[in-house]
Amino acid sequence: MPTMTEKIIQKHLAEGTLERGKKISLKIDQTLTQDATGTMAYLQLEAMGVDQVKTELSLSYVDHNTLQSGFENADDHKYLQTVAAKHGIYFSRAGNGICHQVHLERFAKPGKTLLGSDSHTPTAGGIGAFAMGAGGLDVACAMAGRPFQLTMPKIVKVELIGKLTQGVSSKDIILKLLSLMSVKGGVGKVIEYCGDGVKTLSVPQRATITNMGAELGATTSIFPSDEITEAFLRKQQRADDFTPLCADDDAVYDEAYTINLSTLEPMIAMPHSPDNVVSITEVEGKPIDQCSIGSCTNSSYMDMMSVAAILKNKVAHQNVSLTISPGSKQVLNMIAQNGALADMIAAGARILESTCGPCIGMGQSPITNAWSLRTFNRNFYGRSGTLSANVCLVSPEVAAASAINGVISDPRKTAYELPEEPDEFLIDDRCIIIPDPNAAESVEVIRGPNIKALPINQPMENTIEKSVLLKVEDNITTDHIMPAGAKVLPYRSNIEKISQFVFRDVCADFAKRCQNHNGGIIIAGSNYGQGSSREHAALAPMYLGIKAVIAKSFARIHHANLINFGILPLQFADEADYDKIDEGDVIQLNNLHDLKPNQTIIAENLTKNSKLTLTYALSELDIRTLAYGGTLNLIKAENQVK
Ligand code: MIC
Ligand code: SF4
Repeated sequence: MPTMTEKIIQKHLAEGTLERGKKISLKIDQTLTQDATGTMAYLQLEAMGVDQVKTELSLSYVDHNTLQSGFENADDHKYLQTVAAKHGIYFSRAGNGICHQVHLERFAKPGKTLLGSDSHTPTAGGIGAFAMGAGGLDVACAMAGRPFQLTMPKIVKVELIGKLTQGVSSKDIILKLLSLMSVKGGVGKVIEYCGDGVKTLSVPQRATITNMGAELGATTSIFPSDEITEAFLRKQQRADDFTPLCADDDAVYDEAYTINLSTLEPMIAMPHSPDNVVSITEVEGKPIDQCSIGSCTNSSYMDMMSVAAILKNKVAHQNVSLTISPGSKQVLNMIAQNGALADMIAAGARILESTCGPCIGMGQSPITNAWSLRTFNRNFYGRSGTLSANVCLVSPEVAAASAINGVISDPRKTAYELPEEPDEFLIDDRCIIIPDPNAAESVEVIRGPNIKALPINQPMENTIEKSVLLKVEDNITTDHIMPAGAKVLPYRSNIEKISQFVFRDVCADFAKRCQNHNGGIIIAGSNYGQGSSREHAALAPMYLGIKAVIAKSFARIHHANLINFGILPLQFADEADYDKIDEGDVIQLNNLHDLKPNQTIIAENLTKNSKLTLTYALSELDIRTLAYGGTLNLIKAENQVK
């Protein structure tokens, strides 16, 4: 009676049992990295002394930092290309597409485990892969052949019934689920889809849904692998990669939801959170300034074809800047060949390269106080690069119809011809460089001057006595902690430089505070560190001397990243104690060398002369890792012992 999750986990279990809430380790079949997290991951892989990767397949994509306004990003790409050739890693060149879109098209396989240094790796759940996001260091460890540790998740069943109507898309399904579950509703859970409605959705439509499962905080999301999956793989000339997968009829779930596709309406996530969702009818008519179509959520061939159909013979409203980023070279090539691209260009769309682009603030920041509709997955405050902008998340159909009208529009009121599914996809993998193991030894890894050595942390001391340097509220994202955008991203391989931007838009002098106090402690609300997998949100604070974060609760990937870099993640036993600590208070944590799983420790607030009980969700391995000051130190110590 297992679920899909249990079937895949059982097959990949390296340690532990299927008991919910307990730590397990999984064998990882495939890994992926992208350029913004990849440089660190490969520096870490090199530091581990690994020769050739131990996975079935590892890929390095270049899709985030492609705005080359200085030498830094270009140098990173060269480093990634050469380090991939050296270690047996496939390399997808800049321009070949967004990692998740390309991986879905060309590499993801049903039933396999995939670990990616990007939080939207669960996109591959659309094809039935068990795909998880992680920090770069965890991905490096997986490439080195180490199993990946996680907490055995709870399993949520989402039954889809009925069929979408014209103008309503799979984006609206996941926006609806976000409205039901919220951005923390999926933490510690896998979302499994089932029901008759599943059969009406193509693999890329399913992938839009699993992609944005990341915004629920879910460990991953997964669809069955069925005849639709098989047809998709056949059209990608990958029929051999098909294996069926579904949950048993009597599978037992921890939670269940039902969504009726036939009655679903177009939805919109209002600023500044993906779960701030309302029906489009509630905000229809509001003037807008920008529409950006693309990202790993909505840049598939059929997404582009729907957009082209809506734009055909029309022109974007004069007040709207319309940008379109097709998700991959495959998609771009196909729409170029069938004329859809010409319809977009004629409509005044600004065609961008097949990369993340505006989604990560790499250009196209909207005007001051803008209303910007984006088909992306995150509308966190400031992420677009314009702090005053109001960014909303919508489907490609809503974005295209709104771009024409200049106001938020319901695509059900726009007449357009529904495009047809392609009979086959255009296959051309020449922009993916396959490593040659025989040539690996002679490859020279090229490191530009911006690529700096990895900072090394000290072992954890038995007592931490530090000031609270910052107190933040619930749902703080890794974009708050470590902003991205065109100005900051070029320093992803230069921790000293990037650390100066930590909490830039929350507390402008945070880095200085850390320097003045010789490090300190952060106090946070619930779901701390939601969003991106960027380990820089732990690595840079570690570099600034942050020793512990005390929160009401943590997002999964960030919690793991904190441990990886030797920052102690602690939780209030009683959430009300959050109110008993203020910025500037000096906190003492004692006997840290005696931490044991499932226990508590007492924190002394020396300023207020009070005591608080704290818990921690740490396994024996996590505690050992923290004691060494992080994973790299632990691995080095283990290697010395061998
Ligand atoms: C994102 O969408 O925030 C990113 C940029 O893709 C990140 C990774 C990163 O920060 O490099 C993610 O989602 O993990
Ligand atoms: Fe790229 Fe945006 Fe997807 Fe992140 S969410 S991988 S930045 S397209």
